[in-house]
Amino acid sequence: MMFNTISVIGLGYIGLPTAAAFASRQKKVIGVDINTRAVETINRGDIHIVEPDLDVVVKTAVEQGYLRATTRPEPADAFLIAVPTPFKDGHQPDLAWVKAAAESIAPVLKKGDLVILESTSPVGATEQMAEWLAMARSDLAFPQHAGEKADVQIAYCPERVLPGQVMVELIKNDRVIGGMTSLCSQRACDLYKIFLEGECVVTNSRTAEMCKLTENSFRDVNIAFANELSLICADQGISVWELIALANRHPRVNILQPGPGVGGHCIAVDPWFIVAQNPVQARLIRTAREVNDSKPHWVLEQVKKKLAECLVASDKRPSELTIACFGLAFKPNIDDLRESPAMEVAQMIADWHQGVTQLVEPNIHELPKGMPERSVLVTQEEALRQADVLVMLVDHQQFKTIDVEGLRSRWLVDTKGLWR
Ligand code: SAJ
Repeated sequence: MMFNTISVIGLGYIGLPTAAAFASRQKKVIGVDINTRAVETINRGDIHIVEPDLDVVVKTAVEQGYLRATTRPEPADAFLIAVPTPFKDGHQPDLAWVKAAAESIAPVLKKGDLVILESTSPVGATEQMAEWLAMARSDLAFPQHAGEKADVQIAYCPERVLPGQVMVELIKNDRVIGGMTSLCSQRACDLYKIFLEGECVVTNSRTAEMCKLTENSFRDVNIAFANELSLICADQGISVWELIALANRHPRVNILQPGPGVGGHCIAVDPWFIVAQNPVQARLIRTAREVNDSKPHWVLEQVKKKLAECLVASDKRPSELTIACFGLAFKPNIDDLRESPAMEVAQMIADWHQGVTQLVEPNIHELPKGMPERSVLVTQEEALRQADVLVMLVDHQQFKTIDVEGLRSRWLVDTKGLWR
């Protein structure tokens, strides 16, 4: 059966690019979001998130009439759910948004429809969603009861795109397709092939759910290894950057880079879903989270030590010294400050330091609300001229041009290895 109309529930960092990708292939797409401002923005042909090239695709899709946003689900042939799955107290996954999304589409579902869950989810979430749908629509047969004879097909197909490269990776990356039955998988493959250049790799829904969590946990564990090495190397008087570069010359070693911690909405969250479901077995995964979450505090201690050295050498009072933090975003070359370890370090420094804390973030124009009074947003040049202690937190492109020779007489804390 053809997909004439496709509905995407949740128009955030994943949902909107996905909706735009279908619309750019001349499919009629109905985007649904509870955020009325986002809906109005999209219907004007604008976007409410920052992602390279997304603006042009959305504008064209809206102007040509292929993409429309609304706050209430309407009938469609396929529904993709891309809503947030945060964790609640005790790092337990919170499926409230998925439940609300499933219940909102249930009234408009019809025989032959396909429902796909894309949100990062704990194992079993797709089966749980299918149950919520079945409870709301006893007149329709669902795969958990009717198998291949179901009226509605259901699959879990995780998104795997890298923020900053979404419009490319959405099309090029292979896609894991976890249907509740073979027919569900087949239908999901047919849907993604509308825009996908990568391969559709078929499995069941539980394996697909675990696959997404595994990918992000793998990265978290690898970064935790690098972050742990950075602590050991600091103690041993070894450059961790040189060490990792040397070790990575081995054909089977590929260590990632240490930093101020791990941020973003995925890698710092998803491993907890595994820990929540398998607390006894997931010892390494939990420890990796703890190692990465503790890194900002270790960086603060390094800054305190450098300030103490600077005080002894300069004969000034703490309130007369300026600390500059280079970078606030959660990773290089983006403007996203949410869940950012750099932001956490900067905030802790500004809360603790009696003098001025300068913040350099070339990708923003004003500081987020709630920053302590003694913190100011300054340019890279101002900070390089005025600050006594310089703290490198994010390896933005702009910072790579800073002349290291000119910093020889300053007090440096370099979490990214740019000032070696
Ligand atoms: N980081 C390091 N050292 C590194 C690499 C990253 O400290 O060597 C830090 C970054 O600075 C950042 C955090 O890790 O704070 C996460 O950044 P990232 O670039 O590793 O990942 P995200 O969160 O932008 O996107 C990840 C990707 N997952 C993997 O690469 C396995 C992406 O493909 C997923 O689609 C995305 O999570 C998601 O939505 O789950």
